Amino acid sequence: MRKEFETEYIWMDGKLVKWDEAKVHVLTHALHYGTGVFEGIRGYWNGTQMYIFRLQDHIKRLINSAKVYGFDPVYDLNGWSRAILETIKANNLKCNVYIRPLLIVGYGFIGLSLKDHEMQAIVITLPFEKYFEKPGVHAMISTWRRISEMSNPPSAKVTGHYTNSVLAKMEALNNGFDEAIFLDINGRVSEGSGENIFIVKNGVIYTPPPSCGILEGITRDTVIKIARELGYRVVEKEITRTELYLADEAFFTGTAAEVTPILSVDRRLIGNGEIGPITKALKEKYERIVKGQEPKYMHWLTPVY
Ligand code: PY5
Repeated sequence: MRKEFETEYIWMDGKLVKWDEAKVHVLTHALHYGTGVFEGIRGYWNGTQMYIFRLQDHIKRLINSAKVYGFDPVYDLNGWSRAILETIKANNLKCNVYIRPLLIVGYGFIGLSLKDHEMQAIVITLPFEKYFEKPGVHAMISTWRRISEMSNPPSAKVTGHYTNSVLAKMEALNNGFDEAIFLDINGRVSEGSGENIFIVKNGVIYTPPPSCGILEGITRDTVIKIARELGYRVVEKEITRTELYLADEAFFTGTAAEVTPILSVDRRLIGNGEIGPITKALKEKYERIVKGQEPKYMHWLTPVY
């Protein structure tokens, strides 16, 4: 039976293939060793047009992630962008979508070496609405630490890095929470399993710097820019667990999560346990921008049709 998220085509290695034919061999290097890089991008449908949010920035990050691991990105910025537009159009998607470009080390002999392995370039597009079912989430500090620059470069969006995220996410869900928050190897607040984190204290917005093991989120960058535009002070600094507990507001940012309020951490309410005013203002602004309702930010949007 077809699942409701299935679309007609997936783009693989330069051509559109039928959903059911989008397959790889079991000796694909990436299946064994987590050697792939990917992106998560959103397209927003406003009733007449679809806008892809910060497409070029996502593709640049994909190519940079590949560079860190020495993978051939196969296509350049334009090539990947064209593939994405082509896939959405082929599927005739007229709804909010999630776009997943995936670049993997493909079929080859069993060892670790990347030599003699072809790269495979894939684009999946899916109808997509909310990542979290609820308007605000309850989080726990994970007992797992966020990967560090000393072992896996956290700012490269690599498939294998997500084993770390899966451990934390499942620990949180199994303990009755919605999401996990990682501390970095030095015990500072890092990020969620698939989101960046911000706190608000006395009207100032804080978020951990790249040195705390974060993926440098495009939504994080967006929120920093719009917060400054709205006149708030935004400071990148190390955040302790105590500072997080005692924050007035806290929220996650991510392509999938968008701007999601954190209502409690380890069963301690953040503020009064409701969405705070600054989080609300940023969330509303973000939602207007991605839908193309803010003329000033149209340069972040790529129209599909
Ligand atoms: N940190 C991690 C570990 C992430 O996986 C993501 C994105 C972010 C931060 C936020 O980055 P950005 O704002 O650029 O999206 N996570 C993926 C996403 O599409 C989903 C992973 C399941 O939001």
